[in-house]
Amino acid sequence: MQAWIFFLLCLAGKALAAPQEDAPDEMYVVADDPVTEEPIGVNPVQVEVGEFEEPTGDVGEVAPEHPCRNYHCKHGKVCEVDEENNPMCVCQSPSSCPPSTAVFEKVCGTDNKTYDTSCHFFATKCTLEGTKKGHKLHLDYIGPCKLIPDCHDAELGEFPLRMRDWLKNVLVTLYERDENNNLLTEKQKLRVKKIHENEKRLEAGDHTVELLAHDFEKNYNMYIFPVHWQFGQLDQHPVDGYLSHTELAPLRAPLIPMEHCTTRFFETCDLDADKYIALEEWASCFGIKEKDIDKDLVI
Ligand SMILES: [Ca+2]
Ligand SMILES: [Ca+2]
Repeated sequence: MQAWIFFLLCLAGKALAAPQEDAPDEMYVVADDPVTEEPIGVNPVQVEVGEFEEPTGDVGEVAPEHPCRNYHCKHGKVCEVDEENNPMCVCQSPSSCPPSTAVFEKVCGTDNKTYDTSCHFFATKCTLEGTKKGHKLHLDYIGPCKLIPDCHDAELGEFPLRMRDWLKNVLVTLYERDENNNLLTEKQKLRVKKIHENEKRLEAGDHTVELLAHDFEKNYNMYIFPVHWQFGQLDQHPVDGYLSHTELAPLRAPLIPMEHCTTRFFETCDLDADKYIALEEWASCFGIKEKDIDKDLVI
C-alpha cells in the first residue's frame, strides 16, 4: 500500500493523462511538462487535471514575430507555418522527442509496445491518425510494458478497499497541508475537517485487507465524501456526471502497473456497459450505499 502511494506520488509531476476537449472520446493526452515539488500526499489526479484545459489548435495572442507563438497543438503535434505564414498543427516526428531520463517516463501502449516517453507515443499515434490502428491505439499505462497478471475474483474485491483508504488519506493530507495553498475549496475543507477530526479515523499505513474491510464497515461515513470527491476530480471534460475512458485515464494509467485489477475493476463498474461510468455506478463500485450517493457531494 505504501509503495502504491509512493509510486503515485513519484508520478505526480510526470506523464499523467488528461483529456482535451476536442480530442476523440477515447484518446489519451499525456502531460509532458513536468511539475516539480508537488507537496507529498497530493493526489496526482487532482494536481494534474485542470492543467491541460487549453483547447487544441487555439490561437492565443499571436506575437508578431512568429505565428506559432502561443499557438497550441495537442500532444503528438507541433506547430508549423504554411505557405501563407499561417500556423498549423502537424504530426511531430517521434525522433524529435527527447529521450527518457527515467524508467517511469516510458509508457505502454494498448499495442503492448513500450514507448520511450509519452511524446514518442503521441507522435506515433499522430502518424496513424485516420487509420483503424491509430483509432485503437491508446496509452494503456505508465511505465514499460510488463506482464499484468489476470485479476481473480477475490483480488478484485480487495482493490476498492485500498483505493477508498487511499482516497481518504489523500484528502486528509491535502487538508493538513492546505493552509494557504488552496489545495481544497472551502466546501471541501469543511467536509474533510470532519474526517480529520474524527478520533476513530484509521491512520494511513500498510493495513491488511481485513482491517480495511473492518474499518469500512465501522467508519463507513468517512468514506462517502472521498469517493464523491475523486469522481469530481475526474469528471472534468465535460463536467456531466459521467466519466469517459479519457477522463478516467489520469487515474488508470499510473495505477495499472501496480494494481493488476485496475482495468477489470473499472470495467465492472460500468454496469450498463455504455462505456461511461456514472456517479451512481462509481459510488456503488466503491461500496457506497444508494441512499448515500449524492451529486451535491461532488464539490
Ligand atoms: Ca464527464
Ligand atoms: Ca455506465
